[in-house]
Amino acid sequence: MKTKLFAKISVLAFLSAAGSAYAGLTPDSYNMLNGNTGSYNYWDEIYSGAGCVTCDNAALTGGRGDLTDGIIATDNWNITEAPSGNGPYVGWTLDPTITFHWNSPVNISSATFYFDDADGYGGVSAPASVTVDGINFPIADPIGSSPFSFVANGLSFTGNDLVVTIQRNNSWVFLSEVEFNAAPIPEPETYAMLLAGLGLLGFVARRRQQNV
Ligand SMILES: [Ca+2]
Ligand SMILES: [Ca+2]
Ligand SMILES: [Ca+2]
Repeated sequence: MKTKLFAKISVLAFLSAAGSAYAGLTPDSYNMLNGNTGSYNYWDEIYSGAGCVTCDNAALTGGRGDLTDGIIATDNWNITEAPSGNGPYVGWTLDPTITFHWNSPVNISSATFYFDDADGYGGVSAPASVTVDGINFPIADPIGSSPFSFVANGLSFTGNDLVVTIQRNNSWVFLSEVEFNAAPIPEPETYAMLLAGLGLLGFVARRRQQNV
């Protein structure tokens, strides 16, 4: 009976240690210049931090908005932005630099960007490239004009602030969401729990051998 109890405890300790190693993919905040006005307003109008959310190219700091709200645009800019004038995209007539911030350090292996394509309609095209943590990723213009996702793979970023710059291919670039594959650096107590779990497994194994 005791052996079974120890086995259960050790498995629970092991699972809880492993479970805490992956969490928190969404940044705690991002800093950037607000989008621009064209036919409609391509601002980050729901941004929660400091800065003017209804001003072209205003410095936005310490908050989150359109880029991390989980809403991914499924139509071209002219369709999805038209009804309200304030839609899911942020659109720029400059090459935006966005600094994503996490309160605790993270390990990031990939980032996914959701862009509009539009094949040049209204001066909106897929961007030429995106630079993530100093690595430049060229982006091929997808066949057709539908919004698309681009995955920047092979990142080995560790830290709190990840810098992204998007290089335009046309007058405008439109972005509706950015996602990260990220794992926080395990904290000391995570290692302690892992070691405790392994120790209990070893203890149980020895007890079983003795019982046999
Ligand atoms: Ca979004
Ligand atoms: Ca918007
Ligand atoms: Ca295209």
